[in-house]
Amino acid sequence: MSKVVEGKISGEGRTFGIVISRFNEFVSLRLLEGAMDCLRRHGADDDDITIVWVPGAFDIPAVAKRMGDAGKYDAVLCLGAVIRGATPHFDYVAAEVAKGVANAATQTGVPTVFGIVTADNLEQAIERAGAKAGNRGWDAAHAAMELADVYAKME
Ligand code: INI
Repeated sequence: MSKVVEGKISGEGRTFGIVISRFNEFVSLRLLEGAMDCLRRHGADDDDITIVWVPGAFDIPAVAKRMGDAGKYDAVLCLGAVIRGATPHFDYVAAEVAKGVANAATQTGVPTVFGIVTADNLEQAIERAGAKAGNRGWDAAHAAMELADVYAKME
């Protein structure tokens, strides 16, 4: 018989850290609303959620690492929006935040999920922050709960 490990989607009794960037705040705030909605609907308690604001997406990984290292959270959610401009700046910020969040996950051993919209323009970003292409914040919360349960079962 094979042994299968898979996570329940539940926030009950779990603690969550959220790192969110202020840059493109119009989009970030909608990602936060989506994440909070998903966590609450799945039984998470607001008292068990800590939200840390940082200036921009580039600054997220270092704070996500600190939150993971603190040992207080069952999962850490990273939320933000990187939108392409006229220069290559977007590529540097987007690449660093993607790599940095993945590194935080592996270095801390705490599920650290990527809820950062990377888009070519504001319209694309809004579509992914609660309009016609869903809400990446909601998706990140869903993944965070699933991974928190997988990690707990693997202990
Ligand atoms: N930060 C973002 O979150 N999104 C962006 O689109 C962005 N762009 O394009 O510049 C951005 N830049 C700021 C960066 O994340 C840092 O806050 C800054 O470099 C200080 O470390």
